[in-house]
Amino acid sequence: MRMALSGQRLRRVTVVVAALLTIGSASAASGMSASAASAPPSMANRVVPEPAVVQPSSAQYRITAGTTINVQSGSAETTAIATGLASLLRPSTGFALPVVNSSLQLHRRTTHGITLMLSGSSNLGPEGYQLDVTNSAVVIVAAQNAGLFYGVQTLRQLLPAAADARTRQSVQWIVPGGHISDQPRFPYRGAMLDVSRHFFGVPVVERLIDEISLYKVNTLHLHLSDDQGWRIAIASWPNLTIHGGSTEVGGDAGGFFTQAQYMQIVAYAKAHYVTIVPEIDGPGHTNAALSSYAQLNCNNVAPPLYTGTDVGFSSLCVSKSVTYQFEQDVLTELANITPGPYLHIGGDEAQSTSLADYTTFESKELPIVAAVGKTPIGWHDVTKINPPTSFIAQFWGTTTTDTATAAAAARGNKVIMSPANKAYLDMMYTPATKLGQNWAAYIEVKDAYSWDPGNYLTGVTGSSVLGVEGPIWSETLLNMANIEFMAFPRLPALAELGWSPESTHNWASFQARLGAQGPRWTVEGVNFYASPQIPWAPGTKGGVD
Ligand code: NGO
Repeated sequence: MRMALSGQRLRRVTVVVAALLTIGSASAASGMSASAASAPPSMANRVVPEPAVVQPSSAQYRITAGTTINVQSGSAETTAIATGLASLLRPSTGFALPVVNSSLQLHRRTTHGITLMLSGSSNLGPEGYQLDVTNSAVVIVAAQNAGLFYGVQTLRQLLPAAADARTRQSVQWIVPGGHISDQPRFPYRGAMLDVSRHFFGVPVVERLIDEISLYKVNTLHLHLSDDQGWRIAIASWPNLTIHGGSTEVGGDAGGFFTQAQYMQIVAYAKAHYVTIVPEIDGPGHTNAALSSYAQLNCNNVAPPLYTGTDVGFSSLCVSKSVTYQFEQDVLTELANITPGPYLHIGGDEAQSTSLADYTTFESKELPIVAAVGKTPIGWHDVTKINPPTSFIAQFWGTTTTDTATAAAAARGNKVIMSPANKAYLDMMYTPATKLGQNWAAYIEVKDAYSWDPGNYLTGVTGSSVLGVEGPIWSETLLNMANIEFMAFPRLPALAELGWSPESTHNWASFQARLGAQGPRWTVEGVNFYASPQIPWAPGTKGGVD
């Protein structure tokens, strides 16, 4: 691994030196002394997550009033990606940036303007892309549209941060030249939002999707039910939201998504190449459901709604058949409005359920998920019942050994890595952080970055690891500003662990590239934690705790 790292560094240094030499001669040729020219922007040290291969050149592409965004004729999805880029850049540049659905010859399209092209080549993988920037053109090539979308996210980060402004800026819109070839290390790169402890509506979720997709995060897990609130309307059990969604932690009015609103989120996510993973937790973390329907309780008495933050006190009644009718109805309705492949069934902290009952419950629950045509994900607690290998375990422990999860991986189960002391975005950064909790750890940016999801948990390595997820639990988080403060900049750190090859992992490089995101978040109004560990680029204004 060390050898690969130094090889990679050596190659980059060589490329940079070559680029500098070329710049020197170009400046001399234009009559400008090399020392008078200010350092041109480089493709290196700008992009998070770090692309697999970056080869800067001395070229520069300048977006001007004459720039067009070209797509292959016939692909509506590619046109939508190009239109998204044009809509983003029009307000700040003031340029028309027409999207040209072009049937021009290949060489015409690729030598002028910005071109998005699907190629037949599959060696880029389903999410990979290549980006080439010359003096006359930017060309993004991918096998699939997801790859074109990710190439566009890289292009956005190569542009000045002012590109994301909503008003016209007087800036030279220069894209530094070179070649990038990129594809992800892991297929699952996720964030989770807990909408149960505090409810957040559609605009918050959509803004979060905007923010995470810039870092090539492709999954948003929504924690839709817990003791404090049930947040998705279920037509066959309406009291779940009417009663169970009516409050939240602290006692304020809660809220819930109608199925139409949920489908709106799913569609918005899809347009950003993000898959929604809905979670219905059980048999514990179910007080909101138990409070809504007395028959789900073994004693037929509905408990009051709960607005505190304790865990582990509630359990569905495992011995009643109505419990499984309930699960069947809920998961069927949810599967019908969820095009993604996964349903998350929770399964954590069932401290009020005996092991025998827990085993019974999960053994009946998992086939329901399969019957509605979905792949089950659950917290790693479920591995203690020896689930079938189709089950995906989400590890949230604070140790680097977990016997049951390792045994599941040995049997063939896949694992999503969310170790609470590295990946929990509700943990405080330092003892001085006002928001968040500290039961698992204080997690500064370096802690969030400095671990290898593919080689962290004993016995859970390589192809057992599906990916990484950063959960945003919301016991202490009241609004978008709070969510952003905890997620940024740690979520981009986790996104890099999920996307970039392990050989590129380098704290110093990450510090510089993360520092370059500061002006962008400032322009976008993202309320982020300006960690003292990071050399923030000029133009950065940190957020508030
Ligand atoms: C735990 C618990 C959640 C809390 C979270 C807070 C899991 C999987 N169950 O993580 O209910 O909200 O910690 O950090």
